[in-house]
Amino acid sequence: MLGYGFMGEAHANAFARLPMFVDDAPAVERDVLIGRDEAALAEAADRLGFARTATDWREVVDEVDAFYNLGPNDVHPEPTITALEAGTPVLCEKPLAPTLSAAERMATAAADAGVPTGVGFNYRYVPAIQYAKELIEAGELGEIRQFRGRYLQDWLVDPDAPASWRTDAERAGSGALGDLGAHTVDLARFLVGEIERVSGQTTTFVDERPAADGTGTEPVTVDDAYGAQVRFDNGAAGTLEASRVAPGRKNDHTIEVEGTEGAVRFSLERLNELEVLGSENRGFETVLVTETDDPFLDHWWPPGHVLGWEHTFVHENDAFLSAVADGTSYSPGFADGLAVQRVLDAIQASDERGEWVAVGQ
Ligand code: 4PW
Repeated sequence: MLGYGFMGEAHANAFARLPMFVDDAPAVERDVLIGRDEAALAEAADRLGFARTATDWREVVDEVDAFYNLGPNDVHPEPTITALEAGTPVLCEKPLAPTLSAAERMATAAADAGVPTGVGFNYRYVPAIQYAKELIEAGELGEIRQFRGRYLQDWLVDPDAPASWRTDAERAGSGALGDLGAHTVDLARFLVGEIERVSGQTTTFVDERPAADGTGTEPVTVDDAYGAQVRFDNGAAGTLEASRVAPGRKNDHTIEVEGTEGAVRFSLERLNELEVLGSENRGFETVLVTETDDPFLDHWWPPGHVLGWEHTFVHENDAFLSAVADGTSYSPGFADGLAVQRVLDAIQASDERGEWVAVGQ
């Protein structure tokens, strides 16, 4: 596993929970943790339960049954492609890459390797999202007409919040668009289908921020927020939005889907609930998705004993590592990551050109 920050902890927690809660979970040996700072790496390996450490990914990506790339976006392509060329399955965090061309190279390497690949779109594994998907596929909403997805956070509202790789276009590719919008685009594809064209805008409100090491300032070269209108292949219309400068919004990923016969609404801040339009069309009913027959809930607690954000990673890792163990394909894989990246790229192009842009195939 390359990286031991926020996402490293989320995945390591999932590895530890798998044998405790998922009956037929694949056995996971936490072998080698990769990073550059030896002291911090040793501390993290000990805390996260890894047997050994490596400061050079080149030395180990061909020695393991699966490689997790949880580094900054600019560290996604090279180690991932090298691992795939060695025949090692890879799970890479989102967005797949900082640029469309890098994402294309990664997807090509994945197709050539023919091994399971995964992209960290963990919100597909929220039970309420799975339940919404079941309703849509069963035709309960009729023909899907509209999708609305927004993802709001507030950690960059303060102009003195420090710069980081996440505010640097060379390293991240984009800001709120790739960091948050990638998840929303993935759910749009998952629930409604492929996006055909977009009209988008990106905005940067704070142009420079204090450098993280306390020496002066650094320019902000990514967007603080984006918005887009989209048209799906199947004729549905949608709007997408994300911001990292939305005061009071900590992690509000809200999804609404409307069809000819019904509608559903979801917010990550209430992730055990799905709002479903009642059959009498007299308002939404809040459905608690906490019964043992709801998706994934049989692994956990008695009905009503709610799940949290970290459980999505357990479900995601169960599915991905089962595919690795069984040699089957996995979705969302790199083809999905590339499809999302094409939409992100089209939104950036639309902002630059001031016009609707077709999403490349
Ligand atoms: O899901 C979110 C992300 O993709 C997380 O809440 C944090 O914000 C980490 O990266 C983004």
